[in-house]
Amino acid sequence: MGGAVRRVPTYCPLCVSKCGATAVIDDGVFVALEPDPSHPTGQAVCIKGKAAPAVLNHPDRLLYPVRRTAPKGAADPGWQRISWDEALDTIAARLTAAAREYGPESVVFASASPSTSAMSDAIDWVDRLRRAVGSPNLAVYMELCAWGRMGAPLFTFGAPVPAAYMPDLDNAGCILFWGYNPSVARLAHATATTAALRLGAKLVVVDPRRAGLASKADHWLRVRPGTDAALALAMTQVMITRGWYDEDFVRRWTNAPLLVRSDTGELLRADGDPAGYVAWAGRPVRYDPSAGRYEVDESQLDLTGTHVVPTAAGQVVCRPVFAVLAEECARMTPEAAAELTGVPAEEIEACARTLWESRPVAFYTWSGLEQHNNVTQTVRAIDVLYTLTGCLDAPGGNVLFSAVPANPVAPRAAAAEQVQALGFTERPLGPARLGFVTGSALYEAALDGRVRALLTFGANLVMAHGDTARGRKALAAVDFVAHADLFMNPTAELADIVLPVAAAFEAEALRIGFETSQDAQSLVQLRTPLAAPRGEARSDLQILFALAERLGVGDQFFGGDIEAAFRHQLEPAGITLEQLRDNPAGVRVPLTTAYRKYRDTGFRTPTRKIELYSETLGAAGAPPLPTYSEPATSPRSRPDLAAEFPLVLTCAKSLWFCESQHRGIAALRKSMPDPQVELHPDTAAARGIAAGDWVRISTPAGSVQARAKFNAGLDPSVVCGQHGWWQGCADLDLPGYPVEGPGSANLNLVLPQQPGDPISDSAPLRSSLCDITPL
Ligand SMILES: Nc1nc2c(c(=O)[nH]1)N[C@H]1C(S)=C(S)[C@@H](COP(=O)(O)OP(=O)(O)OC[C@H]3O[C@@H](n4cnc5c(=O)[nH]c(N)nc54)[C@H](O)[C@@H]3O)O[C@H]1N2
Ligand SMILES: Nc1nc2c(c(=O)[nH]1)N[C@H]1C(S)=C(S)[C@@H](COP(=O)(O)OP(=O)(O)OC[C@H]3O[C@@H](n4cnc5c(=O)[nH]c(N)nc54)[C@H](O)[C@@H]3O)O[C@H]1N2
Ligand code: SF4
Ligand SMILES: [Mo]
Repeated sequence: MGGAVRRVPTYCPLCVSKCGATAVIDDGVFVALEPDPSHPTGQAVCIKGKAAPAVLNHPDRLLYPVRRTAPKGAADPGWQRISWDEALDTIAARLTAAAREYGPESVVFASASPSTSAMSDAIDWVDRLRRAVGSPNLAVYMELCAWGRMGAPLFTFGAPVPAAYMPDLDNAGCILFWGYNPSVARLAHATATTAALRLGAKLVVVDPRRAGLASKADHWLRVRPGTDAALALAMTQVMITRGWYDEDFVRRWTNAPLLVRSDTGELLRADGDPAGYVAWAGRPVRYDPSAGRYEVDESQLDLTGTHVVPTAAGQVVCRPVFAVLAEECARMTPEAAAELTGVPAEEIEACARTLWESRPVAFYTWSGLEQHNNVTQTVRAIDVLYTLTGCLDAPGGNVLFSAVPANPVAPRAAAAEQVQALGFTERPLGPARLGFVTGSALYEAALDGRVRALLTFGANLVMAHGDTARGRKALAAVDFVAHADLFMNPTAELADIVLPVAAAFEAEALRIGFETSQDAQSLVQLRTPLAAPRGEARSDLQILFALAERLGVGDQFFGGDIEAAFRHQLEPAGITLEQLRDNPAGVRVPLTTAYRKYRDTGFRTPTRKIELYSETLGAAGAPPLPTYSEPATSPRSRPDLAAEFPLVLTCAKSLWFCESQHRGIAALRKSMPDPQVELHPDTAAARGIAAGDWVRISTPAGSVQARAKFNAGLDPSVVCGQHGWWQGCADLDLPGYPVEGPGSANLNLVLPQQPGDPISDSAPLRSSLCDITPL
C-alpha cells in the first residue's frame, strides 16, 4: 500500500441495483468501492458493495476445476483437481449424451438470479446456449422472484409491469411499493424515492413489517401475509364506488366495455365472427380485436347496466366487464377486507383516496407478493387497481423507457419452442410457457428420471427452494451435474464437476442501460476488470463461450470471441468497444421517452386492450376477474393446524447479504452474526422468550433455529424469518449451519414447495404457519 491510488469509474453488479460506483485501486490492488453521484444509479453504495474487495479476496474462493471421486451422498465428495480441458470436455460430452439418449428436455440449465448476483452479466448467454443446444429448460426462480413482476402481468397488460415498465419515480405524484423494500433490495430505487418524497410525492407501502421507507410513508398498510388481493380488491371497490377512476382511459384502453354473458360468465362473441366481441352503445356494437376498433367511437360505449342482446341462438342477458367487476368487488368492502387483512377499513379508504388524488401513481411489487400460492390473482387484483388510475406509460406512472438500440443476446423465440419446458403439461400458462422451470417441476422430473443433466451457474437451488430435503434427493438423482461458482455451496456439493468462476470485478462486462429512469437507460458501460482472476478462475462468459465450441454451437458464440459478441450487441447503438474502453464511466446515447405507446400499438393481449377480464385465465379454469383466495396454509384455511402452529410465518431479505451468500464475509457477518426471526415482544413474552434468545421455529414440516429479534411494529400473530443460512465465518469464529438435520438454521428446510400457485407453481414461502419456542 501507499503507492499510486487510481480511481476507476465502474458499477456494482452484485444485485439488481447496479449502483454506479468508483473503484479505488491502491498500488494496483482493488481496495474500495465508493458511490459515484454522477452516475444515474450512483447516489449510494451499500455495505455489500463496499465489501466487494473482501468477497474477491476471500480464502474460500474456488480456484481450480474439481471433480467428485466419492459417490453422491458420501460425507466427503473427495474433490479432485482437474484441468479446464478435462472439465469442459466432460461437461460437453455428458450434456450431449443426455440430450441424445433422453431428448433435449432431459437437459436443464440453471442460473443464480440476476437480481442477486453478477449472473446479470451472463444470464442471457446461458439462455442462448440452452437454446442453441435445444434444451427447453432454464431454472432461474421465475416463480419465486419474477412471476408477479413479469409473468402474471402479461395476462392484464401483455407486458412486464413493473419489471420492464419501471416506476417513473422522478415524476411520480404518488409512489406505491407493495411487498417491496428497496432500502434493502435496490438502493437506486430507494435513493430516487427519497428524492421524490423531498419534492412532495406521496408514498404508500404495503408490508407486514414497517420496513425501510415504510417509516416515511403517508400510508403504511400492515397487511397479513398473503392477503394482499383482498386489500387491492377493496381499494378497487372504493375507487369504483367513489368514481375515482380514469373513465375515459378505462373505456378506451381496457376491455371494460365488452359484454359478459350472464348465463355462462364468458365474453359474448359476435354472430358469425368468433374472433369478434360485442359491446353496448344503445345497441350491440362489434369490437374487432385485430383492428382494435369498435363500430362506434369509444365515448359511446356503456360501462354499466344490463343489456339483452339478440343473437342467432336467441336472446342473451349481458353486462359490460366493468359492471361485473364492480359487482365482484362490491363484496370486498373495506370492512370485509379489514377482517381478512388486518388493515383498518378507514386506512383502505384513505389510501384509495391518496392513489386517486395524488396521481400520477408509479408502483413496484416484488417478493412480498411472489412467494405465495395465490400470486397470480393477487397481481391481477393490483394490476386492475393500477389500471383505474390511467397512469400506465404516462409521465410519472410506470413507463417503458426508451432503450439503447442493441442486438439482443437471447431474443424471445419467434415460434413456440419445439419441445416444452418441464412442467408445461401441468401448468401450460405458467413459467414453462416462457421456457422457465420451477423448483417443484425440476425436483419432480429429477426424481422420476426425466432430468439427466444439469448445468448450474451459481444457483444455490437446494437452499433457495422450499423443501430442501427433497431438493437434495432430486439433485443427487440426476446422472450428471456441473456447477460454476465463486464458492462451494450446498448445491455445488451435490455436483459431479465444480468450476471456479471469476468474481464480478475480475471480469469485463457490458451493460446496455441501467433500467431505473430514462437517464439510466441511456447509459452504456463496459465494466473494467479491477483484478486478475484468482487461481484458474474464469468468467461465466469465458466458460459459456468455451462450452459452446465444444457443444458444436460455436458459430452462435462468435467462434468463442467474447469481444466480437460485444461488438455485435453494440452495433445498432453506433458505439464501439474502443469508445467504451476509453470512457469507463460509460457512454450516453441520447434518447427521448415515448409515452402512451399503446395509442399506436394497442396492448399485446388477445383483445389488444388491458384485460380486466382475462379469457386466457378463464379458459384455464382460473377466475377471469381478479379474485381473493385465502393462502393455502393460514389460520383461516387450516384451523386444524393453527392450534399447534398459531403464528403466520413470512420472510424477507437481509441488508447485509444477498440471499444465501456472504455469511463468510466478516465485514458483513459482523453486523448480522446469527440467523434471526422477528417477532412481537408480546408474542415472545407469552412464550418466555427474551430478545436475543435462541428459539426454535417449528412448522408442520419440522423445525430450525434462529435468534429472537423483537419488532413491536409487527402484528403479534405474524413472525418474519430469514432464509439462506449455512455458511460459517472463520474470521469471526462464527459457525456454519447444516442444511438439514439438528442444528439447522435453513428456513427453507421447513417451508413447503406445495401447494403452488395454480398458474405459476409459486411456492408459499411467505405464508406458512409456525410456532416459536425457546430452544
Ligand atoms: N440486500 C439484498 N438485496 C437484494 C437481495 C438480497 O438478498 N439482499 N436479493 C435480490 C433479489 S433476488 C430480489 S428478488 C429482490 C427482492 O426485493 P424485495 O422484494 O424488496 O425483498 P424482501 O425484502 O424480501 O421483500 C419485500 C418486503 O415484503 C414484505 N412481505 C413479506 N410478506 C409479505 C406479504 O405477504 N405481503 C406483502 N405486501 N409484503 C410482504 C417483507 O416484510 C419485505 O419488507 O432483492 C434483491 N436485492
Ligand atoms: N424462504 C425464502 N426463500 C427464497 C427467497 C426468500 O425470500 N425466502 N427468495 C427467493 C429468490 S427471490 C431468489 S432470486 C432465490 C435466490 O437464489 P439464488 O439465485 O440461487 O441465490 P443464492 O442463494 O444467493 O446463491 C447464489 C450462488 O451464486 C454464486 N454466485 C454469485 N455471483 C456469481 C457469479 O457472478 N457467477 C456465478 N457463476 N456464480 C455466482 C454465489 O456464490 C452463490 O453460490 O432464492 C429464493 N428463495
Ligand atoms: S445495492 Fe449494494 S450490492 Fe446492490 S448493486 Fe448497489 S452497492 Fe452493489
Ligand atoms: Mo429474487
